[in-house]
Amino acid sequence: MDKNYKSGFVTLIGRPNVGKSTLMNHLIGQKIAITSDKPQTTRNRIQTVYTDERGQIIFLDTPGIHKAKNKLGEYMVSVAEHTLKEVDVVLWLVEPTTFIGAGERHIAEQLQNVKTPVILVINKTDTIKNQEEILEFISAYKDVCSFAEIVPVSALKDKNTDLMLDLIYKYLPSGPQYYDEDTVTDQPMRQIAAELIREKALRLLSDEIPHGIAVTIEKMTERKNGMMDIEATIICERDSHKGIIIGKGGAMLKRIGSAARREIEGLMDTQVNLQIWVKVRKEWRDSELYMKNYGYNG
Ligand code: GDP
Ligand code: K
Ligand code: MG
Repeated sequence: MDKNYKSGFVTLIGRPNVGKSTLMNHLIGQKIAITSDKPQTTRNRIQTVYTDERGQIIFLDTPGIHKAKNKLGEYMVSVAEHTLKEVDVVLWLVEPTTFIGAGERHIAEQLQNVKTPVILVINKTDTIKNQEEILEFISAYKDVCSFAEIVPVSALKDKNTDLMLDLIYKYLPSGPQYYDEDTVTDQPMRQIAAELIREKALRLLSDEIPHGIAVTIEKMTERKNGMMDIEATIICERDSHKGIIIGKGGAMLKRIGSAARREIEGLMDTQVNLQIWVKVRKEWRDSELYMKNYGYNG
């Protein structure tokens, strides 16, 4: 084995909306994790793989660590906390601010219990007018947690992410190439398709619905000419939500469907025939059985 070749597992943690999915997508140059301006967009643990001449970094995009409010919340928290101990490096993404809220303090507490090196990544530095302010953010965070490294970046503008990669490699052990270099994710295409549909729904629907929806893929088959047939279901909590998701004369569902289809076609590099249904399952977020059904069973 080449002793100079490094590889390992890195988890991205941070409160909802700090830019975890954006950072990961930019690093691998392809859209895998979905992003939106609504919190808790990312529900499942997603592996993305970054490979260069130095080695291979396997990123785990965890749901934000927060206090659980229901069964889905509990599941998300347990995935995140378990991951912290398994990985070689923890990347903690934060907003550029000196205000350290209860959410951040909660994360700092969790990090104190693990021996894994923690790199603090201060994101969204493109939004700061006076770059000297970053020093103040750094010292505010140093007061609540001890870090192996601290690096300011902009995930959106791809600023300083090279330095962040250098710092990650510094803490990775020498190891094998786990995945071949073309691999960017081990997520099944079905799950990516479901997440993309959910993303479009989150973007296009009004604020009252999104947290109550899940998407399942019933069918995904390839025709002889390469075209994919996909059948999906959006599950929501209320009859009134179903009406909104479908829209007047099916207009909203059509918008969600065509936006999702275009993106799935881009990813799969083939034509896609996408059909989406909408079903109501009351209180699915509080039902363990339904959660298992919809794939949130770890
Ligand atoms: P996550 O919940 O942590 O995965 O956050 P997302 O990646 O979904 O990002 C949440 C929002 O923040 C989106 O609207 C992003 O476009 C935005 N965002 C992420 N990174 C940056 C950044 O570096 N600069 C700015 N200005 N916005 C960002
Ligand atoms: K988000
Ligand atoms: Mg995310």
